[in-house]
Amino acid sequence: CITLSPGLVYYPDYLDRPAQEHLLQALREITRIAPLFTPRMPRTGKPFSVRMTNCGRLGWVSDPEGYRYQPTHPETGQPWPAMPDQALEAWDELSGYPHPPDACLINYYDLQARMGMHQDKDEEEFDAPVVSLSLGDTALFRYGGLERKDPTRSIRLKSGDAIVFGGPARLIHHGIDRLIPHSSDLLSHAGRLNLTLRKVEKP
Ligand code: MD3
Ligand code: FE
Repeated sequence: CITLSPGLVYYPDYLDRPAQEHLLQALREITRIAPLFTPRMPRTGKPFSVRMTNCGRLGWVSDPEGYRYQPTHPETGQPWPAMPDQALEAWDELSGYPHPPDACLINYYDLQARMGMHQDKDEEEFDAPVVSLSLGDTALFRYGGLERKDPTRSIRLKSGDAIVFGGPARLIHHGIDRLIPHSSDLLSHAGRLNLTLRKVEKP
């Protein structure tokens, strides 16, 4: 693994191809039970270009009421499906945190989708890191510092890569500039899936 800055650790090719295919199959079953939804910005209701779903006890949602974690899907009203074993294993191996994650947010990007620079601050437990797993087309991932004005760097997150944000990196600004078309043949179509594993509540 490669430490990019204090608390920010990158694991290129963390999942081999069979592991990526196995995780993708688990995600197909999850999206059958908990379909991708289009989150909307608080107040304005402007749709995100990224579509989302979740697995685990809690899921992140956004609508005109605000951002929050909740135990049910915003459209079906059903509980989120369980987290795949592979995701839990990645958390155990990479997080260094002694409790299981509460939430796994699954983001789906098509070639047009972007995620603007933001901080992840909707959790109560900032002592736990966030663990990210990428599948499908490569993304240009940008990260900065604790202040919005801090300088930024960008790296390519490709299918099978893992990245962990803990300690002093837990509250840095970050976003996805765009995908690189035709960069992976894992999915049967263009696009990228990203899983973020989180401990939301204080243990
Ligand atoms: C840095 N997702 O879901 S993953 C998000 O690729 C999010 O879908 C992006 O930002 C994606 O909030 C980036 C890498 C990532 C995830 C969580 C972080 C970076 C992070 C939390 C804190 C700091
Ligand atoms: Fe984020």
